[in-house]
Amino acid sequence: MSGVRQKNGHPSDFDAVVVGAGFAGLSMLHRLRELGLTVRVYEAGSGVGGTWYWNRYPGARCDTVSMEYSYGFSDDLQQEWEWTEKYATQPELLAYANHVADRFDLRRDITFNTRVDSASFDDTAGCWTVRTDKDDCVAARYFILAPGILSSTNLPDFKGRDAFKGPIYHTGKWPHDGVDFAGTRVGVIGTGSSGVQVIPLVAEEADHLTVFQRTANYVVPAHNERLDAQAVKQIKQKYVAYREEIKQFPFGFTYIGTDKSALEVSEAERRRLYEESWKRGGLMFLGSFNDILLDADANRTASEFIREKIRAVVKDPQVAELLSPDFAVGCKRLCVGTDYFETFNRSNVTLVDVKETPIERIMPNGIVVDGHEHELDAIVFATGYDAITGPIVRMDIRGVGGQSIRDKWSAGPRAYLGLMAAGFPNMFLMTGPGSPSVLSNLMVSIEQHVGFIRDMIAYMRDTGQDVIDPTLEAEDAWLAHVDEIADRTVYKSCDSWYRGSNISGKPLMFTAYFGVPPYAAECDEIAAAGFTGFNMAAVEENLTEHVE
Ligand code: NA7
Repeated sequence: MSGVRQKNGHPSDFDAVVVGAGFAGLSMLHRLRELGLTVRVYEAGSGVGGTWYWNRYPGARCDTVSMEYSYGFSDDLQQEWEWTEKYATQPELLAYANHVADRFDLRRDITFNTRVDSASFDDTAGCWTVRTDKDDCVAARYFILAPGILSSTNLPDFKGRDAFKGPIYHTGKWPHDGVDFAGTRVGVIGTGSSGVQVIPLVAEEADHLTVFQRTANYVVPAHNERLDAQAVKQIKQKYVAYREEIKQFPFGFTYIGTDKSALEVSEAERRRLYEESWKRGGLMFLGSFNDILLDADANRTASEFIREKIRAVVKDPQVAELLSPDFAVGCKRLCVGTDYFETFNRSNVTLVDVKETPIERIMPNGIVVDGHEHELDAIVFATGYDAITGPIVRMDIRGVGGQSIRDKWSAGPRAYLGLMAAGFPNMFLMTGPGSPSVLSNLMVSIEQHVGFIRDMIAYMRDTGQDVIDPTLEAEDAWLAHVDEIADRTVYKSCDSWYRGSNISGKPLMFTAYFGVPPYAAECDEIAAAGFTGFNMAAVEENLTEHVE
């Protein structure tokens, strides 16, 4: 039975349509079902798992620890599932997604191999019409976007690309049967998180690996290990409380650090603390001091520490210099790796700088840089994504009065709380622009968003409302708030996909809210006050007054 009022004589096919069956879509489906809603999920892949369905390249694993990068909504689930490593591999994460789908009988509401192409809001009926590439056309009161923030692959259109004779792979669209690189010459373009993970493993397998690097990156050691059964047991004994604790850390995962400035301690003490963090490894290196992400001078001490580590590991000083980043650490996504810098000491690995001299063209047998052709049998594009907004704007989404989301976001994405865009009623963005999304443990953010949306829908049902839309004033104020917080950090000091600068023509805008706890507190306050900043109406009422 449907949990949402239908407009008389114009019933929706579903209460909600969800785009994407990754971790966000799966949990949204489950939690809306609990409210009694009918839900249809459309998923482009042939299975669940989102990011972990597509990213099957060698070395793919999560950079948030597995005991924390998992759902907390069911204690039975978190008690029964056994992670094997500190950082879960892609196959294990995919197995987990499949387990969740089976355990909660989610597949019957998911249509696979189907991409949503367009959606439009019917102002009169107060519902969405959603169309897919398989010619489905369904109406739903709520339209929920969970297509993944890193799912729209960026495949730079190098001259001659299509004439390359060998295979070209993108890390985000890896063949399901795997790839055998033995006996071949491989080129990897890109040294972000994906490149950092794939490079050491390809180097071990291929005859020769050539890495084409545009921007050197900071990589901290993962120190991955098998999980200790005793430590797991201890967490499981208090898992519910543990989940609450991690939400209090700035990024929504355990963040061991000091509450001191990097500039207030002696040089010896600073080094001691950095060495400790380095031994622990992982993203929490940035928590070594409380101002690494906030103060350029403090940041320089951390950046220089990592550069020293690079120089100590990499034997050829020229290669070490090329591998040494020159921007503020943390400004781009910090990479967590295993044997990354060590890989460049191998005799079968060549590093090519494509910053000073960009890739000129791709030939049938290789890549040309600075007039020299590097001969290759296969190319791996580890070139990233049109992040956060890419998967949304590639759909033709039209809100009140036929306004398209592409037009609305032509100067940069706008959304109140990163959750809803004014003029697009009943459309929810999971981990959208202006929410903590990429600056957080995504599982924590997903569950927070799912909870908020679920509460909002329940509130609407209880109060007889059919349509909800944020006000433009609330949206404007939120954008200014996100920007003002970003201004206090180092995040705007470099080019990064956080700001959209990796995609040519994309408007530059820092699109993440820094701070999981204050964000959640703000959402709680808004919900407790009856969802301030939003207009709600029964379908008979007119919402168009809120549109520009
Ligand atoms: P990233 O972090 O966007 O990395 C992409 C890499 O590809 C990066 O080194 C880019 O250099 C490089 N790139 C992109 N376009 C080009 C061209 N045209 N020429 C040369 N090099 C290029 O994507 P990832 O997949 O590694 O990681 C995405 C996120 O997934 C990651 O942060 C985790 O959260 C999980 P650039 O730095 O732009 O100069």
